[in-house]
Amino acid sequence: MTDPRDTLYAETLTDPGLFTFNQAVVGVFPDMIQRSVPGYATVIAMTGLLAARHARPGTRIYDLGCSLGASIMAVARHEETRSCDIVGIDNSDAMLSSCRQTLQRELPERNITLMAGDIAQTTYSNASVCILNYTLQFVPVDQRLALLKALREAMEPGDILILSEKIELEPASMNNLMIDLHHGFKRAQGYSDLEIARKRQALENVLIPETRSAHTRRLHEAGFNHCDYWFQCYNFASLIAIA
Ligand code: GEK
Repeated sequence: MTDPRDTLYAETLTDPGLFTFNQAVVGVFPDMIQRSVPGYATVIAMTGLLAARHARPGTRIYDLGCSLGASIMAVARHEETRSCDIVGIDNSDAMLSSCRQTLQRELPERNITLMAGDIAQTTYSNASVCILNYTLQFVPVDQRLALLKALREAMEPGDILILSEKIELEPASMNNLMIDLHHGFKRAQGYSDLEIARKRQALENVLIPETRSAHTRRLHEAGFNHCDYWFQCYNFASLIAIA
């Protein structure tokens, strides 16, 4: 069965307003994220492998901003994660109820906890793997450090955080080139120039990208010992940070 196609920004009659994770977005989300985030499928699959390598028995694997459960499913597929509690958190009720149905259908034997809430206000404990795939970018910038500190405090030395984000490149000329390349990617995925422009407008001040160095600096400040980029495709990158 093919996923319903994202045409949310093809409609020109209404003002798109600010982007929110509502029911309309949930309905087209798998198609939207595949056609909008270069490297998405690779990052999700590798998230599963990284989690399998670092999962400690009896601990929690947190997926923050779990949306429809793509990372959870990539993690749960690996035998090494079987004795861990997988905890998915999202503040969109529409996302979570669809995620719950998918997990009941796809992984009926796995006991996975889904929590509704703001990841910046959640208490974390006993974590060996924390996943932030394309979610930190939606958290207000002034709350990001406290969130990363809370995660680090829930982890033991050697545990990992996976952080995937849209990033801002330096200098501005390189950033503009990457944005252009990203728009070319979206065009090649079938989005029109109008859809690309309207989506960009809707995400303005909602998705706040930061530079590569801002991310690594903050991860060190939060108490992570080492971090490095393991993947980048245009202006979308993924880091691994070791507690
Ligand atoms: C994937 N990780 O498929 N608290 C909880 N959830 C939040 C918050 C917050 N403060 N802010 C945003 N979200 C997924 C994709 S999507 C990325 C993640 C994207 C949630 C929001 O409801 C949405 O489900 C998710 O974070 C971001 O790999 O759409 O670009």
